[in-house]
Amino acid sequence: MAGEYRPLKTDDVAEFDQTRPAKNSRTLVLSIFFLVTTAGLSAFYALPPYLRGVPAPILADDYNESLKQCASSLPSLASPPAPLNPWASLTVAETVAITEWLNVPERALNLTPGDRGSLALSDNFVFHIGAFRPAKKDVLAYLEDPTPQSLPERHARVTVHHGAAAEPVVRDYLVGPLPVGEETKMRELTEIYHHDHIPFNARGITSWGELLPILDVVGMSDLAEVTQDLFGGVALGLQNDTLVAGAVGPLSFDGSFRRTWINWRRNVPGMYLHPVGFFMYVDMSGTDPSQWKLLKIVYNHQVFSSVDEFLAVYHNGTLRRLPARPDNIDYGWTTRTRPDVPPRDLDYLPGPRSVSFAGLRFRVDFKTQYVSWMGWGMYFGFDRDMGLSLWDVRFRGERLIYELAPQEAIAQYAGNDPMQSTTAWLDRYFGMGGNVRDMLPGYDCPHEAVFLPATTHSFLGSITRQRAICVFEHDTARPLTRHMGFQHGEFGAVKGYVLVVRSISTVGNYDYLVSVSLFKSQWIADDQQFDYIFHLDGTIEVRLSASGYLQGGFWEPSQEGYGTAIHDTTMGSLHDHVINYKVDLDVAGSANSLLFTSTAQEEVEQPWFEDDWGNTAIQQKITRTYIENEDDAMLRFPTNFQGGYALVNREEKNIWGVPRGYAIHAGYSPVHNTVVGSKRLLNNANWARYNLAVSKRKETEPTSSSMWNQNLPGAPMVDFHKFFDGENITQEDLVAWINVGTHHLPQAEDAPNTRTNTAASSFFLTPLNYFDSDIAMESTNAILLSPPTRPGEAWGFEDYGVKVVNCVPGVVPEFEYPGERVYGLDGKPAPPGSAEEVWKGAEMFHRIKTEL
Ligand SMILES: *[C@@H]1O[C@H](CO)[C@@H](O)[C@H](O)[C@H]1NC(C)=O
Ligand SMILES: *[C@@H]1O[C@H](CO)[C@@H](O)[C@H](O)[C@H]1NC(C)=O
Ligand SMILES: *[C@@H]1O[C@H](CO)[C@@H](O)[C@H](O)[C@H]1NC(C)=O
Ligand SMILES: *[C@@H]1O[C@H](CO)[C@@H](O)[C@H](O)[C@H]1NC(C)=O
Ligand SMILES: [Cu+2]
Repeated sequence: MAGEYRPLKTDDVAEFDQTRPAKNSRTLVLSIFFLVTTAGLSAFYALPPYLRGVPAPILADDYNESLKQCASSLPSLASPPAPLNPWASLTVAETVAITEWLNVPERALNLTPGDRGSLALSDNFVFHIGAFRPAKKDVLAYLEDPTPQSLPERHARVTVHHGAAAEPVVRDYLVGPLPVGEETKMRELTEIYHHDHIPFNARGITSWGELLPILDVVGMSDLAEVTQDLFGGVALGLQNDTLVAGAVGPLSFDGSFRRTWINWRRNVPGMYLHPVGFFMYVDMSGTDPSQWKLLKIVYNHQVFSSVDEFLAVYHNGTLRRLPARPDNIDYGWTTRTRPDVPPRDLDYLPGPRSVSFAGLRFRVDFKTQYVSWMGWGMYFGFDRDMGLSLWDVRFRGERLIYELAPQEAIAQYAGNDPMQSTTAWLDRYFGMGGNVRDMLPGYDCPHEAVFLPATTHSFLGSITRQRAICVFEHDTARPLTRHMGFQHGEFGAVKGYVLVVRSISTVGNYDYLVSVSLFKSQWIADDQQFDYIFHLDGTIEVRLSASGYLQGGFWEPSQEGYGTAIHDTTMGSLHDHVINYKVDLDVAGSANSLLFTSTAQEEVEQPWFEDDWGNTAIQQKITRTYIENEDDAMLRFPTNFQGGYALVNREEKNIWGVPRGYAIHAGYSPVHNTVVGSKRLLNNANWARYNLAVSKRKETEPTSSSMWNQNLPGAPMVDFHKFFDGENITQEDLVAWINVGTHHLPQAEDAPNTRTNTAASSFFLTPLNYFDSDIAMESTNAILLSPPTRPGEAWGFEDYGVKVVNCVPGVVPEFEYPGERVYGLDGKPAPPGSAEEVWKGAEMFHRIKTEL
């Protein structure tokens, strides 16, 4: 039965259909009523006429052959404010040209192509090439007067691993102007960082050459007999290995070393939930894998300094073993396969589907990646580090946000084992953009969503994902405003339509996603769904939801307090997620101030108080203050959400004389990080201590984190606290750094995957006296009712000519999931062999295959 489709038939609903006025079903209902009870029938006719008129369900046999085909489901063309997107990603051709330019002898970079299988850590090679965003003032000048002459110069940020240097180091360069030509130069990019050099030990993960030596270091072949006995598995570096390793970060404190705890898991689907409780601490500092070594082995709270010591204890019978557990074979529970149970009632029917019968109401310019809808307009940007970003967001012709972009996502764990208690992930390191996956039409976004592509470039080549971003209009199925009243003009409703812009990134276990089989790092197999939801009243909701696998721990009773058993030997480990966004608001211009509003209780006396109630009254009162010093602008939402924060332009007032502003309104689960001061997250994610912070905008502070912050908690390349240096933030161009997050106390229902309904967090940007009244009243998808002139008559109504459209929607294409488009460093489509390399590259840290 599962999967079989058959539309609902009249017979299925006949007994239920009491109010249906039409043909055959009515006869059936009536005859049943006469037979069974006349009381029911009279109750039916006692209902007021408007209740009797409840619309009938639409049934398959009501299908009206003469209905016309609906309008096209393709979007209309948008008119962006400027014909070029100043924040566009580099094209494959541009990255190829830059690669060639970098390779010429004059550059003296001595580069080895990154796609060579033989690439060694002691080689110099290009880790990443991406667009470097132009200065805001240059872009604003261009948007003001978009001519080819006013177009800001285009630059690339190029990250080179100088493994061959006497002192190996990573350097970031600025290369431009583009396209590559006579004028093109390169210089080191340092002004956006708080240190001059990026330590080599903090570098991004690159080649297999880097990960495979670890297998030798940890001596798993010598341990094969023992691991088979203790865990029912082995890791020999073969395709059919039954154990697989994952590593945790940070890998360093300040760049002086590169070390990780490796934890072993069963190599089965959902491996993140199959840790075996076996841990190894490994040193992989420097560029010479022959110097790497195993430092420690931990098993069942016993610590060993070498494989030999572990073997000795094992063989002389003094090893304290973990109790044997029953779930060493079954792994069905960690797959997404539907359990073999009967379907729920009517579940054989496909559920409701969102269809814009009259045609899509948003416009898209594919060339510039610009979208407009109901007064909103915005450009899209996309980068390796954090994926989708929104630029020059305007509402009703006025710029509201210059840049809206995720910055970093942390996940800090707790536990009593060396894996969970040492984990503090920063996803920018893995590349939220590089890890964006094609979305599933009909599952991740409605069928009628418009998908937009994104291209990212790594040391192996470029990947284009055709469905990296989706845009769709969505019926929230609730009115934005409504009221029922009996006076003329009181009764009506405005439909709650929203435009949703979405991208999903899978890093490791959460969809944020990554995977190979010596390492499958436990990065939570986190799927992070980034939503930007635009409303008719000028509100934007920024929402993040997570799904995917937990970074599961090995469950034994002493883990109580650090999580919850979710299977015989698996636990969900306690952790916090905090995700930071940059919101460069320009509220009625770029000169803005930070307004703090709070409410508190007061007791007042008034001359007119009467004796009945005493001579004082207790009530609440608003206090409004401007926060003038940046140092006072690292903020938490007030207790009980009594008040909040807003950016306002003190010099621009609405007609009531109130400064126009936009409030930063807490949405779902507005948390900040619980743990402060842990060495593994000492100074590299200081933004996570707050709900939000507001700083003066600077070109030298483009992002609140860097990809190397992951491995530099003690000496981060970007130290957020350094943004706050006592400046006066009155009527300045301000940036709000706003967090969302979840305190994740895992539970049985996190298996197999965390659910996006509760693992979600958001904030709202909402007009605060920005307008003179609610401008959503402009909507013509609205209704206004007028009371009947005579009792018993129907209400009159005005629907502004926007009628429901009855038509047959276009055919939904068959589901298909095409692969990514992969290009080699030469810009040519990569043959399958190397395409797989790129794919593996994407998943590398999380599941390192031990094929040799
Ligand atoms: C079928 O649809 C056509 C066109 O909308 C309409 O004129 C006609 O009345 C409908 N027929 C029935 C039986 O509902
Ligand atoms: C794994 O493969 C090797 C060589 O291909 C073979 O000798 C071994 O028996 C296999 N192991 C298992 C558990 O199938
Ligand atoms: C077992 O081996 C360990 C490691 O060599 C040693 O410290 C311990 O004394 C041995 N115990 C016995 C009972 O032989
Ligand atoms: C900050 O600047 C504003 C406007 O220039 C000024 O009125 C205010 O006094 C300054 N605040 C401080 C603390 O200096
Ligand atoms: Cu989580």
